[in-house]
Amino acid sequence: AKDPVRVLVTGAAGQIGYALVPMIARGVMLGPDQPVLLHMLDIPPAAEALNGVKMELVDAAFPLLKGVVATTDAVEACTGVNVAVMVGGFPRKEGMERKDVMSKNVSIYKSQASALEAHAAPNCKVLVVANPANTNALILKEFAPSIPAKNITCLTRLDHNRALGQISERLNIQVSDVKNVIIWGNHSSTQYPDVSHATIKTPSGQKPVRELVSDDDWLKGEFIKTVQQRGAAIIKARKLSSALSAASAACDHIRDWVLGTPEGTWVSMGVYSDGSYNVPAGLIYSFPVTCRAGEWTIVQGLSVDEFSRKKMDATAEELTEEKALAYSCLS
Ligand code: NAX
Repeated sequence: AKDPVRVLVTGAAGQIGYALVPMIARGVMLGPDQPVLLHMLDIPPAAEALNGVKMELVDAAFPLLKGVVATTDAVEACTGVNVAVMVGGFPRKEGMERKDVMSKNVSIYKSQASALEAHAAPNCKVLVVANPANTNALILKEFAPSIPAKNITCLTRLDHNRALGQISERLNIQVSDVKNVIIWGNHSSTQYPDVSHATIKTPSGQKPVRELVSDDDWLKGEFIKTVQQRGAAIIKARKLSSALSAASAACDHIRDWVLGTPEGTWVSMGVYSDGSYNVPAGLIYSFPVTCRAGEWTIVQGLSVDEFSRKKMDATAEELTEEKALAYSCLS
């Protein structure tokens, strides 16, 4: 039998946490033959709710779940973890300035970076979900200098999956027959969902999305907007933000990173930019990546037309501004 993998979920008493921990305990994230030890962190006001989640995990009698740590102590939570999914953060409340929200999250991610750096297992893989996801991940990277930059990522897989979903709905085809969309940039409304290289499986082989969706206005307009604004649409409908799809996407992100992407398929991940596609180095930016043996690689050599270039640059600019704002909160 395999040794259990320790998985940290911060903000585990929250909405996404509640959807995510049972998925992890069922093997959705790391595979049906991989035992797991769950570490759940939240803050003291949520301690009782967190304990309730722990009780439910016990009650669910998941065969793969070999133990649960539920704590409000970041050091205890981070000790020995192999995978860290950072969902906890300070939400934007009505009337709050962007700088105030940033400042709260910068201080959370700075201190959790230190706890991970000092106590996580070597080669721990980190996924930041909490918003502003890209910039929280960047702060985490800056304050955990001994964790390799390639181990720190943020979630744009939900946006990627939303793009697949929109194409499948539009063409009335199976979502599993659509692949290789790209989310470029920030997990925010400036993200660029790009179908330039996306394909669809047909009886006569892979066909470009651009060929099958003949309405270019839709692809360049409503499609992009729908994916960018989907989070807000879910809040409007549910009166709560997306949780099950976010949890599912977090599992997809880690699973593909650890177990690899299928041959000929790429996915979107927010990763530390090396300057590929003329994206400024030193940002956490969403790129198309393939994964193998636990490592992601940015897909190289894709053509970028003028329309795409502008959108990729605009979202990079926003991230550069966010980075400056985050740094101004540090001083
Ligand atoms: P909730 O408010 O339901 O849960 C957040 C939890 O984090 C709460 O239980 C809170 O007590 C806890 N928390 C706060 N500060 C903490 C700290 N310092 N350490 C540990 N835990 C802490 O929000 P939820 O709907 O679960 O969303 C969580 C985060 O995901 C938000 O920042 C949200 O904006 C972000 N999202 C990111 C997405 C993505 O694709 N990257 C999509 C979904 C979601 O909107």
